[in-house]
Amino acid sequence: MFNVILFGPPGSGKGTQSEKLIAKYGLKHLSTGDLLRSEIANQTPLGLEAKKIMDKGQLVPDEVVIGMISSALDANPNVPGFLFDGFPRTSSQAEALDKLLDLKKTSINIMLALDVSEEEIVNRLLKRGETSGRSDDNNEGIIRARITEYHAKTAVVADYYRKFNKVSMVRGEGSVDEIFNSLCKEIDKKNKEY
Ligand code: B4P
Repeated sequence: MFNVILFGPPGSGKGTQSEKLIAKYGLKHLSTGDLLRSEIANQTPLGLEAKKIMDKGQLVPDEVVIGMISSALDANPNVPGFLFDGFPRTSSQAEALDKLLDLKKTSINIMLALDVSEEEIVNRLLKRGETSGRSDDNNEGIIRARITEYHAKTAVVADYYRKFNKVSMVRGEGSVDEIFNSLCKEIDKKNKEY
């Protein structure tokens, strides 16, 4: 298996680039944001609780997202690899993911980390908020809270994978295709070593 983490602050292009990467490499896309939004759309108890937290720009509790990922891994035993989008977002999630993959005799091959400035992020998310209907995108205060949460809890996740020499930083500003080409170069380099 070849397993990729797509990492970066909110609005850095993870969802956008994931769609192109799964089309090219045939990986199974696992986005905790999408999984949570689907729980919200279905008005499940988990979704109703998660919505309250997401609407404040905060992270949903680790045990909830780890449980969702664990089920998704079990539901997809025969894929060539996973693309994790928006997960892990805390050190505990990273450690839990390593354990889950270890049980499956596999591991993370590469973390692609998108580098985007805060002003660009705020502009992108406000723009998406005009049409997405996402309540966490249409208020600058909530967007800034998400960025603060990222710096407080998520940025350290890159340090975790850096220890294992798995992080490739990629400039996340420019056209979607330029960024996609840079990401593919990093994956192809890693694939050759693998
Ligand atoms: P997510 O769904 O993961 O989403 P996101 O952070 O909004 O961003 P993403 O990075 O995917 O968006 P994209 O840039 O593609 O998280 C939402 C919430 O769910 C979190 O705040 C949290 O509460 C909760 N959550 C999710 N996972 C969790 C976890 N593991 N633990 C705890 N809580 C969790 O798109 C942004 C915009 O930029 C789009 O409009 C796009 O068109 C645009 N864009 C993309 N690339 C561009 C480019 N190159 N140039 C210009 N615009 C671009």
